[in-house]
Amino acid sequence: MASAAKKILEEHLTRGTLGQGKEIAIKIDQTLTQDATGTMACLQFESMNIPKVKTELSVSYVDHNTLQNGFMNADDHKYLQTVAAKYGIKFSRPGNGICHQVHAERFAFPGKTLLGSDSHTPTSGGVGMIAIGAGGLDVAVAMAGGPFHLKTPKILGVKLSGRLSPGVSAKDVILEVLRQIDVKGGVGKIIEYFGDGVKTLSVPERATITNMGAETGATTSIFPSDDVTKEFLKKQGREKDYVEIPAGTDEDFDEVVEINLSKLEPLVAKPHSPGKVAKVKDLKDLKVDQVCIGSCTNSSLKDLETVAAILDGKVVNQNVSLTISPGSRQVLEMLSESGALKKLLKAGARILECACGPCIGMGQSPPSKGVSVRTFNRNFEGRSGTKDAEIYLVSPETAAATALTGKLTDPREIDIPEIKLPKSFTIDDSMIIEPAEDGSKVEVVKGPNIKEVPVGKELEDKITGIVLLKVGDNITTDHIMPAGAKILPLRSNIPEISKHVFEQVDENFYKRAIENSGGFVVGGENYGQGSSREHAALAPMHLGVKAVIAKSFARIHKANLINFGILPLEFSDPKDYEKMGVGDEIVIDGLKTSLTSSSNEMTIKARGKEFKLKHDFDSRQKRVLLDGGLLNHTKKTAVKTDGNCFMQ
Ligand code: MIC
Ligand code: SF4
Repeated sequence: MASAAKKILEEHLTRGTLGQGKEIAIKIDQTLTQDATGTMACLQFESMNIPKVKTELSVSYVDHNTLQNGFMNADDHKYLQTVAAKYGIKFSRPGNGICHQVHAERFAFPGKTLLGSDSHTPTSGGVGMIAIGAGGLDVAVAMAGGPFHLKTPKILGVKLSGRLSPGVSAKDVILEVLRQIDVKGGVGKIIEYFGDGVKTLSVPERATITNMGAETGATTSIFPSDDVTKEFLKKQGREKDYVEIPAGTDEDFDEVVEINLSKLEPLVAKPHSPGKVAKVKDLKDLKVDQVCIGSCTNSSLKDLETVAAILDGKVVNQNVSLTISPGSRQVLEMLSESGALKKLLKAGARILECACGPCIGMGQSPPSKGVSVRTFNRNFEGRSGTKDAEIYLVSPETAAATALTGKLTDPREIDIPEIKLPKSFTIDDSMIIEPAEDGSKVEVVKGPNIKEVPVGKELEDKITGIVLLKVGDNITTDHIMPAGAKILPLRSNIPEISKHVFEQVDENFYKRAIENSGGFVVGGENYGQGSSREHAALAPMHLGVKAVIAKSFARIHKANLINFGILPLEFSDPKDYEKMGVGDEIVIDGLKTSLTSSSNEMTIKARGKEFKLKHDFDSRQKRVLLDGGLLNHTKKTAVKTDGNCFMQ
């Protein structure tokens, strides 16, 4: 027997053989894009001149940039809708919900592969599929029929036993995983859940766990597909999509960690990292200004029905602003049918659109130095839109209890009523627009906010420049390319968005990069953790950043840097990190020879001294870098016979 993950990977291999660390390519059955990354991905797809997507299913969601303060987001939505109609992509309209929630409800398919231009794509792993987050360009290539390349990950088995106690929920399970392995512990691994405890968790609970597995840096997370999955698909009117994918057993995994669900307690991730996990009861007097419930992690029907039951007949503490963003229109509709919506309204909750909303700083920024308790998955500094706010991540039960008391509260201190979920879900796909029968007749509409896709230049043999910035460990893509209501609307305008690169870390970065015609960035461990936003590579490329030299990199960001022709290089001796500083002149010579050789080391000069750097580029990545990025490389290598044959 094999683990569920290995079985699916094996069935989708188009190149290579599974072997830890070996480069493989897999066929992608489904793709998803969202509006903040999708506009660029679709522009890139268009530039490949392929008449129609080659996947079994591609869906374009609008859920991030829903605050239409000016024409920009609306322009992007219109563009996305017309591109979807033209190229065979289903279009989930704004208001229909958060991509991951809707995808899990309506499209996730056990045993298939999904590539999404959003780091929380693994949410659909809760339905037993391999669902991976990637940069938009990788997703565009998959839409065009190209495979997805990755190094064979290790499989980390998480063995669940027991059953959750009242007041403890799926969010506490993933917070426990984060407590054990932290924000780097999943890098190069797929996390697969197995053991007796699995069957006690519903699909939305599993999806909460696979969703936030992204915060460990894992390639993806997956649950087996079993009777619970079948029941979920049946409720979604999709029983025919059910395929059994059995769980692996102890010996199928490279490593195993164990969690006894019965022993878990409510947990919280403290500012400013999802890995800083503590017990809720140990922080119980923390005064709270805001509680936000929702996001792709915790906005299922069960989550919000539970919140409504806790709030029923009570009113939110007068010092707390409570927001609720349902994950999908299906969830909102069912909350309204069951009467839960009324309970939430009567309790004083501020009901927001079915979208990402506050999770990505699209409104509802907390007050200065405010404490905000959220059911989300990320609490990076500044991500909420308020630089000095403190964000704590908790379960819906803890969030609801906290909203009532005004202090971080262990939900076991209050009465948690039992909730009953309906036997079937309300199904209404009328906000998902089917593509046109004949795409050639559809005109793609591009408003003035949509600018050309920047393309990299072929790699030069010698690159020189100064260190523009030196940062520490765990720098997130939110540090590199901030999001939020002001900057997100610029996602399809690279020259404009580039002005904001690293602005939270050093407000002079842009000026320095322009004055020096680019240069280098020096980073610590896990550089680029967090999102899949390729803008964190695209915008630095636009500013002339040539290489990032770090102790280690997060998976998606490293792939994005390569895709845009920026060299991600690692210190051979991590102590050398201390010896490089801002302003140091760097010279990397003989790059072409180095990247065409089999060596994975190179010597560079900084401040006139020699330093050894290493990398683990395989031959494909070396060619991508030499060609100046994946777009150039794809155009060069796509065999134009039927427009979809990519070099493997
Ligand atoms: C996030 O949660 O950080 C985002 C916003 O969903 C990103 C995608 C983006 O930056 O557009 C992600 O997780 O990949
Ligand atoms: Fe949206 Fe937040 Fe989920 Fe990202 S993490 S997809 S911003 S809800």
